[in-house]
Amino acid sequence: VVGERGAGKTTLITEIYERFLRGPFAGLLFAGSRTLTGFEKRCYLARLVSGAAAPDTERTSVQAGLRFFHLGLASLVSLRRVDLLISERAGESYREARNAPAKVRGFLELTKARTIVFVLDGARVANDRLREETFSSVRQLVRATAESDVISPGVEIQLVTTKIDLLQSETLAHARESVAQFEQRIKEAYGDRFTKITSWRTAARNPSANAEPALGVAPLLQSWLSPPNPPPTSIASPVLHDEFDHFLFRVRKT
Ligand SMILES: Nc1nc2c(ncn2[C@@H]2O[C@H](COP(=O)(O)OP(=O)(O)O)[C@@H](O)[C@H]2O)c(=O)[nH]1
Ligand SMILES: [Mg+2]
Repeated sequence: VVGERGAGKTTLITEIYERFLRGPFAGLLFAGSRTLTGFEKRCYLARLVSGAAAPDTERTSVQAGLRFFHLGLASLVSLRRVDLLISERAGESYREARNAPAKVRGFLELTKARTIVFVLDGARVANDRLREETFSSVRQLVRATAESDVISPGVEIQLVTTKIDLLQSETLAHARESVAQFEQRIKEAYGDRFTKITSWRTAARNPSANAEPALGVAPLLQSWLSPPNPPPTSIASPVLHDEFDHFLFRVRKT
């Protein structure tokens, strides 16, 4: 999940986890997570116990580097389990890559991803003075990704506009229209480079009362579980030669 600071990346990821605390979500069952502590830490400010007046999300620090969130999920229908790894890095970290496609190589999560989510901050898009700058920042990142030879054409590129609760007013029709134009231009410009480019709208955390929680998040999560170029379901173990390797295997089995 790639985007500027404050765009709503952490909120999007942690709201998914919050949904599973309440039961099945998006036709999926929660089957475990190896990053429970990370989720809980990030959710804290959104909860009542934090004592804050409104839900908030902790700042992602640059020092923390690359982090992964893990979700084990099972389909309610088939019970087939899928493990999802969602990466997060402070927004600032990707800045230097915007004008230097060679730097994309250094971002392991981009080179390994099945789906790359570019987040557009709906709050900034709603603001006439910040809108173009917001588009341009995402456009540069998409271009750097497209020009980098380490990104596979099979990866799904997603443009996700967050905080759409802030874009719903009638006076903002022009802002919604420019989002649609932006999405269209990216699809036209990079349709040859990537097999699949999709666009989404979410309001992961709509602070207004009686709003639908995690608006637009369920279909997005489902799309992450069925990327156009899915990973192999089993990976053959390497041929073991020496006694040390065999020893490791025997220890694992017991
Ligand atoms: N109105 C509204 N605010 C949101 C939404 N999602 C996130 N925010 C707020 O946007 C701010 C930045 O979010 P955060 O997830 O920390 O952004 P990140 O820096 O990209 O990880 C926080 O104060 C969130 O409460 C949303 O759907 N609607
Ligand atoms: Mg964050």
